[in-house]
Amino acid sequence: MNDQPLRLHVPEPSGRPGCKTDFSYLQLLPAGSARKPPVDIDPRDTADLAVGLVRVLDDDGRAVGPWAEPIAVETLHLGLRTMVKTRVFDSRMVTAQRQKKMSFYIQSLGEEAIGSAHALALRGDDMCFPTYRQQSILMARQVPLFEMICQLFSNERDPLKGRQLPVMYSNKAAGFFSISGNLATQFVQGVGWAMASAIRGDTRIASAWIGDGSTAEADFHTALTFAHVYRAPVILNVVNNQWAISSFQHIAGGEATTFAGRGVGSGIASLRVDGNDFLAVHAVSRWAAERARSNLGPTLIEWVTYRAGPHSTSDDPSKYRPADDWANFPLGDPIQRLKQHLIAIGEWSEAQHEALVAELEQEIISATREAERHGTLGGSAYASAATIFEDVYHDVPAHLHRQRQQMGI
Ligand SMILES: Cc1ncc(C[n+]2csc(CCOP(=O)(O)OP(=O)(O)O)c2C)c(N)n1
Ligand SMILES: [Mg+2]
Repeated sequence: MNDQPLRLHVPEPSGRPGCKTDFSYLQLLPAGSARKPPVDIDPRDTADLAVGLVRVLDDDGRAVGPWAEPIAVETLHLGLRTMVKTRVFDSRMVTAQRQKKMSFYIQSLGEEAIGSAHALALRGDDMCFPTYRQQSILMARQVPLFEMICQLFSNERDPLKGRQLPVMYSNKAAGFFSISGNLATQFVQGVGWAMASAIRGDTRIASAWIGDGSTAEADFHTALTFAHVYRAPVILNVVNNQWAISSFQHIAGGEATTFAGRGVGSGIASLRVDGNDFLAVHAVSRWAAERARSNLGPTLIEWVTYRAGPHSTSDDPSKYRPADDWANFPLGDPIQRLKQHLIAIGEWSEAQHEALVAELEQEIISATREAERHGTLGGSAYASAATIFEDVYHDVPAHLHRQRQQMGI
């Protein structure tokens, strides 16, 4: 026998700086080609949808196929506004970070449709367990920009009193669970919350979020098992933006199967969806929410998108991928695609779009100015040190009282 030396396979990205990405690995399918099953489908029968791709908007901006459902024009306008607001906010906050007004920032450039359309498809009191790239949920839920910017500036009006990194928002009123830097925890927490909601006989469902890279964490698989076994009322969102900092999605296991494929293997109805298609995100989110609300169990959705910007303000992606990669990403820009659709159906114009961007720029500039009045990073206006003793215990224990007295505050 001719024994060959054994070797491992180490996946490589299909593009590198100076070498254009070959995006054929995405195995895209035409808009309108994916079927729309009834919400009570047996999870095993979603295997084709987990490797396929639900798309509604075609290249000409028309809504086609079974997932193209009637949607109010007001929802489309609100969706566009939410996406543009998120993008303008991100861009302004990156500049503010460069001006040293905050230590760190994470933008969601190119991924704005996912959180925007998803949040608009849920009820306002459904509970979200987001990562650091779903600020569009806060925008959709109309959280005041002033509050968000004070958190970023860690100033005296920071609602989190300087205890969280910038961007790691927490907003109970908006159903937005505290963002944790410990990735994948959102999945177990979201499933646990959904189980508690069912145990209490509540009607609110949960929506949990994870990135492609973070699915390699054990928490992802634990969450899938609990969600499946107890048919928890939860939507399990995997944002596949192709990258986990400098690691290509194949390294997390996206090469020979899809991330949605993991769900089918766990007994969960699963779909792979064009995440840059506002209409597809909205329709699939509604479908998954109806399943959860009807006690039909969890749905796992892989949103295919592209992280158009750096991972964070501490990253330079031109070191590991072509600098113009996003321009060649075949699913395009979610804002341009919804805008093109609205223009095609006679409900929008270039002039209206320009006016919208200008209006939102002004809103964000005013909120930034107002927040700056209460301090920015490095200034002297921040939460008092005494606040470290607050918000944990209802009745402060004696030893903390003593420590506080020792500090003289
Ligand atoms: C448990 C854990 N491991 C590692 C990190 C460091 N880390 C921060 S972001 C990141 C990449 C995550 O990529 P992905 O899950 O694809 O999400 P994306 O940033 O693309 O939205 C890593 C490895 C972390 N924060 N937590
Ligand atoms: Mg990623």
